[in-house]
Order: sequence, then C-alpha cells, then structure tokens
Amino acid sequence: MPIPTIFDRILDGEIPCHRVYEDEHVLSFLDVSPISRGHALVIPKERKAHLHELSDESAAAIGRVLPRIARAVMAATGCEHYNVLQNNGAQAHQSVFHVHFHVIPHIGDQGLGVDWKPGTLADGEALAQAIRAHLEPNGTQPPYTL
Ligand code: DGP
Repeated sequence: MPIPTIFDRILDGEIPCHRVYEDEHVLSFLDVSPISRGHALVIPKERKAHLHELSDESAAAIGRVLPRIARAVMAATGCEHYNVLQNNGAQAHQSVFHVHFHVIPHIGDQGLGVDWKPGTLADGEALAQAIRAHLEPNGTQPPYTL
C-alpha cells in the first residue's frame, strides 16, 4: 500500500478542508496556500499520483467538473482570467502525489507566474508520428472507447 498523501487524508475526512464541490468521483476544495483568492483544487477520488495513471472514468469526471469549478470561482471572485495547472512529478513542481488540478484566478498582480521559454518545433511530423503510434489500437495504450 502506498503511503497516504495529505489528499487521501482529506478524502478520508481525517483532515478538514474548505469543500466547494463533491460527487461520486471528484472532490474540490480551496488550496491551503493560495496563489490568489479563490485558488481551488480539483481531485479525483481515485488514488493515483499522476494524470497518466487515471482511469477513463475518473478522467471524464474531472473533465466534466473543471469548467463548472472555473465558472463558480469566476462568479465568486469576480476574476475574468485564470489558469488551470496540473503538475506531474517532483521536477514538474508536484508536491502532493495524488492527482490534482489547480484552478488559479488571475486578479490584479495575483496569479500564476509562468516562466515559459518558447523554443522552435524542428521535427514536428516525426514527433507527432511517434506520439500517434502510442495512441493507435496496437500502440501502448489500452483500447479506447470514444
Ligand atoms: P502541487 O505543487 O501541484 O503538488 O500542489 C499541491 C498544493 O496542495 C499546494 O498548492 C498546497 C496544497 N496543499 C497541500 N497540503 C494541503 C492541505 O492540507 N490542505 C489543502 N487544502 N491544500 C493543501
């Protein structure tokens, strides 16, 4: 059994949170260290560390809920701009190893700072082909039902 994360303990009701939404598959609550007012987290109840480990069912549930949380945060805070951030792995700034999406309002000078250094796409078609190969029915992924 993996060591329970802080979010497992929130899901188990062991640690309190400011809950904003809950259904069978998803919980959303306020981040305890908000970057801006209204910074919320959206997590699957499925206990997986990384996005790529999620079941289709959890992924679909999260996808359905994210825009609703965004709309509610916008309405409650008055923000018109926001980021949705999802980190995977320590080097990608993940600190809690239970899948979570941040919904981060951008209000005035408060919000997510992005240090994004754009490069140049050199081998676009070869790279796209390499990725497509893993998405095809005989690739490395389980079969899809779209
Ligand atoms: P990340 O770096 O993407 O793994 O972000 C983890 C976030 O989780 C971070 O913004 C702070 C938040 N967080 C950590 N512990 C708690 C907690 O006990 N309660 C709540 N509400 N948020 C937490």
